[in-house]
Amino acid sequence: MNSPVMQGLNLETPAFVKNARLIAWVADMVALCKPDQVYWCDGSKEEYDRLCQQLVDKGTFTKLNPAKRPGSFLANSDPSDVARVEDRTFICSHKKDDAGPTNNWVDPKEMRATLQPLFDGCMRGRTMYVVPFSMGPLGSNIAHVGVELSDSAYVAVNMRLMTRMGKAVYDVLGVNGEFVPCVHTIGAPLQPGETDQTSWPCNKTKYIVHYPETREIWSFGSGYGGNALLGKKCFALRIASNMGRDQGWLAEHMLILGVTNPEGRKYHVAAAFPSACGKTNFAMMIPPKGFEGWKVTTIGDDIAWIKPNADGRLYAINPEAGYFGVAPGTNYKTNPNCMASLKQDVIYTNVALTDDGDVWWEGMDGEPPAHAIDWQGKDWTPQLAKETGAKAAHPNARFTVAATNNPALDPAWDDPAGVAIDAFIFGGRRSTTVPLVTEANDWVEGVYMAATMGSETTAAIMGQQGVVRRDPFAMLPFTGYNMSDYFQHWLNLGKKLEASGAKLPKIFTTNWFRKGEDGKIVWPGYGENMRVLKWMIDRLEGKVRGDRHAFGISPSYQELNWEGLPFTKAQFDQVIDIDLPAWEKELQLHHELFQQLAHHLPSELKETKAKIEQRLAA
Ligand code: SAT
Ligand code: MN
Repeated sequence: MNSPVMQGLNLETPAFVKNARLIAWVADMVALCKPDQVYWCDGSKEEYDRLCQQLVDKGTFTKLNPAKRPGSFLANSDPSDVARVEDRTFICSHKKDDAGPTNNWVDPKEMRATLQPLFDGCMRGRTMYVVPFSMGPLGSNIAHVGVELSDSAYVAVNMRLMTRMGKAVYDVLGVNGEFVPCVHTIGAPLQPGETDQTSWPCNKTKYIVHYPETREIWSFGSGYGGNALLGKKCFALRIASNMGRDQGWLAEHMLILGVTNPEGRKYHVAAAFPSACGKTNFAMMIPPKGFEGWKVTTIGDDIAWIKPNADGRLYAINPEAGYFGVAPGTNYKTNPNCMASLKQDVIYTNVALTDDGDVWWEGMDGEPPAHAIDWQGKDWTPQLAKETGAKAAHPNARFTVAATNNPALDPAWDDPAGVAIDAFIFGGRRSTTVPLVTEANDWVEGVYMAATMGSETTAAIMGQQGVVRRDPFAMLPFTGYNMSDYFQHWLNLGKKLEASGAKLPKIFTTNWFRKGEDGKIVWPGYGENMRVLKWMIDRLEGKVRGDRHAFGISPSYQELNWEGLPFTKAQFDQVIDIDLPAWEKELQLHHELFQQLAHHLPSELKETKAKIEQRLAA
């Protein structure tokens, strides 16, 4: 096809690329970033193997022992590049108001001026990978296409596991199909003759930038996870939340699961928990003893795109095609399906390497290895860990694996139509105050509970851990526009569905993390969360009444199935009870949140708060 020659670089576009805007944009970005080469990914297995081998040759990947983890690799990142950087993440809408008080905002003109010199020549000495991907089943009317330009082969191979990536996307795009342009650089250009001194080049300066009006993503300086795999948080949440607001749908930080009861009736649940709070575990749950005949199947583990259908119901797809999950703490007890998924064809990042060429992380089953190489390439032994607290794996160490590795994958996971949602769950990580499970009285009160949710921070974000912050809908770092407008969008959608005569999904909140006086988490969690999930299904089927309280409805002790779990009424009270003084403080925090979000805050939410305060006082 057309082959403009630029600065001696042959920009031959492969014949299978026909999209005029894409071809022109790549040419522009080549002129800006000045890579040595451009490589158009086709998404084939041959290509994946070749790029992985290149990463091995460069020292970025260590090939794991094929007898232990066939087809798998380990990458260790730079110690400074291990998690999302929220303080370097920007929503650059024309008006500051449209980004709202929860986002970092910079005027788009100013940001473009800042980024221009950073991106100018940023890929010198490197290859620009053109990575076409579909978020959602190819051709689904809920799906959207993106193209990521990246100078990281690590990104290209991760994108093949995480998205539907490759040639077929160009067919969907055709000559004039739309795509979200995503530019990513590690920000480490090489001078002529210079070679990398590290296996994870990156830049101390980082920018994760979104232009919501023009639907663009520009990422500079990091090679890690959500900073670099731009289909994930950047596109599927921050940009897509904007698309959803404009087009009447939802882009949410939610797992999607199917749950089938022994009678064969199947329900679909979408659940929002903040990063590293157990979405993957919940989505792959195996029902415990006492739940014979129940089955949980995974549609997605992190992100849901949800659209109202003509039948008045909300249909959800998982825009992703793989899991980028937290390794530490994952074992055959907490998540057996996940462990089975991780046996082969996995990219591990920042876990430890054992002497027999396998991986290890804190919380894996069995005895720790007598010796390992930790995520920073240093010797690690259990003794050293005891003495210095050294971690073998970084607490935010991750695995990247295709969804098709998951033995609990739902047959409809790739269905372009999506699955109809019966219930939403919102769950924070809270040591105190918030009960194990509560059903909201109605949609508006459910939106209130989701909007005011708090959670203790985890290693998934750079910064202090364990501090409670308000994390509305588990979307604080991901809503790409004004948070109050986002609340309004949820309220509007509920109203619209209700007006059409539809039965709205029920809304629940959960908290698996309440601690006792000994500082230990009281609820056993993981597979035992099935007990709570079943109660929700019983509520959907009208089988249990629950106990009504100031916030909604929670189960009585007798309403949960305790078969196979010794859990006393006294323990149950510890996780379900409502501590009035604690709730007075909590409502003060809701008040502070509402003050922060006062501009555009829906009046329904203020009214709901007043209602709850009255009920609490009664
Ligand atoms: O780094 S990611 O954004 O991909 C993971 C997470 O924080 O949930
Ligand atoms: Mn997430």
